[in-house]
Amino acid sequence: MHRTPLHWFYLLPALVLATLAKVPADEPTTAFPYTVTDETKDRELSAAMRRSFEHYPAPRLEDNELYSQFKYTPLKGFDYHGGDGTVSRRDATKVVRENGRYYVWYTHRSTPTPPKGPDKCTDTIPSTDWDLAEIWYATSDDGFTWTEQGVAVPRPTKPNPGWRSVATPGVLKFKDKFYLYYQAFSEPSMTRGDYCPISVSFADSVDGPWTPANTETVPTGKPGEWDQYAVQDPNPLVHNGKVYLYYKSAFNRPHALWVAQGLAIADNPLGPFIKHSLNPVMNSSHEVALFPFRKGVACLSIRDGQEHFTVQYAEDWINFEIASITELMPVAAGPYVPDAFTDSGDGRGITWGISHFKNATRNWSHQHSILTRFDCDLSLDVDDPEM
Ligand code: AAL
Repeated sequence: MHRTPLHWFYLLPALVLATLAKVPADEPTTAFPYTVTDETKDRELSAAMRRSFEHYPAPRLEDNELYSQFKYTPLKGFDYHGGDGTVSRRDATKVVRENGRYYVWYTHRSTPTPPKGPDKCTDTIPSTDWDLAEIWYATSDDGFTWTEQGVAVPRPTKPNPGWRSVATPGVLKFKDKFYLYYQAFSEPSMTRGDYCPISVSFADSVDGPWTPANTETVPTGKPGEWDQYAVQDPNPLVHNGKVYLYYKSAFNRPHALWVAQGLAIADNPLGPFIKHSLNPVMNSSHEVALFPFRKGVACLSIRDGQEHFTVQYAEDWINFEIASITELMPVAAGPYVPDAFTDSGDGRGITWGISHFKNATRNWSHQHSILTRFDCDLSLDVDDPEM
C-alpha cells in the first residue's frame, strides 16, 4: 500500500503507542483476542475490563451464546372480541410438542365486562386481567396459527384453592404424565395484593382430562419468610430425576414490593415440594422463562428488579449469574424447550416461544392481554437463525 505523508502523520504516533504498550506494530489493534505475551499477561485491568473477562461467559457480546435480541410476530387463530377487554389471554406455559403438534396453555378470561379494579369487582366482574380466569389451551402445527381447544382447568368449586381464579400456568411432563401448576386464588386478585398458593392438576394425556389435586401444592411461606404472602409464576423443569419448580414471590409485601425467584424441589410432581434453603435464588424479575442450557439452567430475567432485562445462568441450577444484558424481552415468556423435561444434562437452548402483551396497566376500561410469538437466538444447535 502506498503511504502518503498524511498516512504517516496518523500512523507514526500509533506505532509509538503500540510499541510502548508492547503490542506488535503489525497486529491490527482492533483484533481479538489480543495477543497475550509475558509482558501483557499480568497487566492491570480496569474494573470494567476485569468484569468482562471474569464475569461474563465471553468478553465480547458477539461471542456470548446467552445473548439475543427478540423478534415478535402476531399469532393467528385467537379472537379478542375486537379488543373490548372482555376476552384476555396471557401468561403462557412453555410450548410442548406432543403427537406431532405444539401445545400451549395459558390464562384465559372471558367475562361480561373488562376488569374494574379491586374496589369494584363482584362475583362476575373481574378485579384484574387474571381474575375470574381459567386455564385454556391451544394447538398448532407451525407455531404461528393456533386452534383454541377450550378449557383444560376450570375453576374448582368453593372452597377449593382456585375457586375465584386459576391463572398463570406452568406445564410439566414427568414419567409420561402431564401436570399443570397454576396460581390458585381464593379471593379477587389485588384486594390484598396477589396472595395465593400454587396448585396442580394432572393428566395421563396431553389432551387431558385434567384432575385437580385441590391442594396447596406449593404453599406460601410461614409468617416472616420471604414468600409468606404469595407464590406465583410456577416454572417446572426436570433435573437430576427431580422436579425443579422455580416460582416468584413478592417479598416485603404489603409495604414495598420486591419480586424475586425461589426454587422448590420435589421427587413427586404432586409434592411435597421442599423450598431451597438459599431462596430466593434470583434477586429480580417479575416473570422468568427457564430452560436447560449445557449442564445448567438459563433464565430470561424479564422485568422488575436490579437485574431485569438480563439472561442469567446457573450451572448448579441454584446460583445464578448474569450472562448477558439485553432489551425488549418477551413478557411472561413461554418458550418452546424441546429438552425441558428430558433431564439430558446437556441443554440445547431455545429459538422461539409465546409471550404476551397487555394493552394497559392503570386504565381498566379495555384492559386485556394478547398472546404473540417471539423468536430468539439462544440455541446451541442453530448457527445463524433467521432473525
Ligand atoms: C403476572 C404474573 C402473575 C401475577 C399476575 C398474574 O404477570 O406475575 O400472574 O399474579 O401478573
